[in-house]
Amino acid sequence: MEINNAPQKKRALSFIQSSGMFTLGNYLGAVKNWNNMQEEFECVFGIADLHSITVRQDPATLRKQIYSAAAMLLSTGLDPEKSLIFMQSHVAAHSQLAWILNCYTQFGELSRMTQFKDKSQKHSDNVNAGLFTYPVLMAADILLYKPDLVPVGADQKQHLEIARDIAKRFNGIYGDVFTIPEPYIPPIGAKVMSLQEPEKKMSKSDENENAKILLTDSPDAIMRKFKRAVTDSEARVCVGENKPGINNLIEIYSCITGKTADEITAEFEGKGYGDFKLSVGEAVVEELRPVQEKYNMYISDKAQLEKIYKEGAEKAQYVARKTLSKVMKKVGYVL
Ligand code: ATP
Ligand code: LTN
Repeated sequence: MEINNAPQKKRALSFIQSSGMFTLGNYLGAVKNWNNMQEEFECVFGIADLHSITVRQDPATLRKQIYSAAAMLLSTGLDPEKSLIFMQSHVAAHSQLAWILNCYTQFGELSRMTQFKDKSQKHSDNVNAGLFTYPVLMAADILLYKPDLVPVGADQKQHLEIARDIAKRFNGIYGDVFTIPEPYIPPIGAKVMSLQEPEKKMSKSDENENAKILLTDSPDAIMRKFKRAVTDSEARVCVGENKPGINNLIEIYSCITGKTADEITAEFEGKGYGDFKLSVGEAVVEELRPVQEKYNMYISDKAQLEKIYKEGAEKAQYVARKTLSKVMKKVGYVL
């Protein structure tokens, strides 16, 4: 595949779930880096809408979230001229390859996945087979496009590892079909924690609205949430062992301004947490302002959005079908 006729570049691939409006964590930890990667790599970015129904979704809400995920990816800078951008459910090969790979994945190895254990506890009334085989679909997402690199956060490392294991197992039986992808840690990035329980990561599915900054939050809402952010009683802006709330705010501020933790401590010497929270809030508001302007434009022009994701799907189908056909031939299907 030559997505943009640049076969000399390494290929990178990542997906994001459409399980809710993106948070500041998704932005600083993932999507902002994807934007920066577009020059250096040939990139494939997907909206993992098939994965989203492993937990129950309301159809109207899900539809809205998928649109909004597409609009947000474009607003944060992903460029359909440079990268392949599409929705997973538009490319049937993902489900088809996932079925085949299911038959090359062991029950035991899926049972060890910590996300499965966590989510089946959290949704104990709906421990469905999709939740169990989720990593196999993710392996299909990856292996269809033969990426060299997959940027994922720490929580997805185990899933990437199983994708590599499945690929190696398949290649071991049938020869070199799949590229074995490497994890990619972007040079700049942040792990953003919950503003209310800073030991936990900020998560878009968190039910506590004050715990997360949504990329569509108004400036007032952003400032209010930062003012309410949980901190400690020490009142000195510096990184410390028992200061998860302040560490988190320093990380956010550092990621946006490019300042180091020491520079931030110097900047706020003699000032209280209140001043620091205001500055972090203002930096986030300014960072998100252009993103929100573009988002409002895309989300109110569904025709343009549809044109972009349909073109993306066509290109993705072409690439994915080629890999799927090769797999099917190897397994012994009649094409
Ligand atoms: P959910 O609440 O549905 O589990 P999530 O907000 O945890 O979603 P994902 O869709 O699982 O996010 O992740 C998308 C990308 O964003 C991944 O690359 C993940 O590592 C990254 N990411 C998610 N949350 C954070 C965070 N708090 N800090 C940094 N990166 C994050
Ligand atoms: N499981 C991932 C989303 C995801 C993904 C992928 C990431 C689905 N398919 C392929 C990288 C490559 C998550 O929840 N963040």
